[in-house]
Amino acid sequence: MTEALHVGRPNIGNRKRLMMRLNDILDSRWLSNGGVFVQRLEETVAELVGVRHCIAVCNGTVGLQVALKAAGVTGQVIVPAWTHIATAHALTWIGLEPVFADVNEQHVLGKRGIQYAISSCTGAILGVHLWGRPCSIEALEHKARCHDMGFPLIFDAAHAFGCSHRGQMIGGFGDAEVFSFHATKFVNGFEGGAICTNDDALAERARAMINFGYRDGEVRHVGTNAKMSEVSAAMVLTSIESMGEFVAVNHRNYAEYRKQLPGVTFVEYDESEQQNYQYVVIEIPDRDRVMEALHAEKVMARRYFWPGIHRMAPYRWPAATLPETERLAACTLALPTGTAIGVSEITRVCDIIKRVMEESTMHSMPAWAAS
Ligand code: T4K
Repeated sequence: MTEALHVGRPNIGNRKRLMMRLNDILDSRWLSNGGVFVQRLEETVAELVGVRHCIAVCNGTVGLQVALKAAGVTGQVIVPAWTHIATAHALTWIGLEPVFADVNEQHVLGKRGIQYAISSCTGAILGVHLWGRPCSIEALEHKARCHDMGFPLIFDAAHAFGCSHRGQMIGGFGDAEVFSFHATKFVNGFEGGAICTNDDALAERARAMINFGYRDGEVRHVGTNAKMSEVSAAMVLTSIESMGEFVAVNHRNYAEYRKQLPGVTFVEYDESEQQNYQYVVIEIPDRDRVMEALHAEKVMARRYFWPGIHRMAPYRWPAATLPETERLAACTLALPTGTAIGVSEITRVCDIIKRVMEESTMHSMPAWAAS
């Protein structure tokens, strides 16, 4: 029987080492609340990313909320409409108002998108490094610094762990950046996330906020429970140890897809930077027909992030103002990759895509030419 192929199949690191760590956790009877594995993970991530502070959290969504609160963000926040719904929900859930900006052809927030969205009511920008590719960081920094009194700049770096921009690791830009270590992410902790920052005061507030507002044994802030468990930290640490292998497989898969689908437009990665290649994303005409054909043969490709947040029930927004988001929502398709996918599976996926593309070409030809 043909096995189903999924986008987001988790990478599993060294199972033996993970099991040893789980045993250590059980033996120690210290399961959460800043145990040794969470501490070790925070040190490891801070060093890897090159930041002063890493605060491990229970997931990326809550991590964004804590980072925004710790940065003192209020009012309206500019955010791309082309991202996972978590980015917008993180804002709304804590009483902030998302203002949707269009993305550029690179699927990320750039100067133009900001220019249209910015106003005297802007309280912050929440950029998203979609697919692991950085937004126009310098343009966003410039806007955040130069606008009236300036406002916070936070990055949703859920996709960008292990990626760099101009030689500097993602995680150290803006006021804070937030990673996701969800099961579907390149490095995972079942669930999990991390807030990274070089701002000592923001870090101190965030650290208190994730633990009910406690600081030095006293409640100093309104807080929540956003702590990462020891089990998640053990899994992230184990994943990090296999990062090199995961990147190599992702890169091989990405190159193989490109080789087998030469006429197709891929979301590209800058080879001169560090990349995790965790998403293989194409822009393809007749996307829904391609996806249906793939699903019919158990290849569960995903049309992330259709139809764009501006078209989702809680966030209706005039589509006319976001033409690039509209274009991408109509043609983007994420294909299965990661360590669960090998070259033979990629050939299976590509053969289906090529077949549908050929059929589409035949349909668009005059009858005399097709026969
Ligand atoms: N910002 C951005 C830009 C994000 O993309 C995300 C999350 C966030 C913020 C929030 O971070 P977290 O709070 O999640 O840490 C999945 C993930 O649940 C979500 O984390 C991720 N982005 C998003 C891109 O993908 P769905 O709605 O696609 O989940 P689901 O259940 O349909 O699973 C996705 C695929 O993964 C399926 O093909 C099945 C496969 N899968 C999934 C799990 C959990 C497995 O094979 N095994 C598994 O254990 O959102």
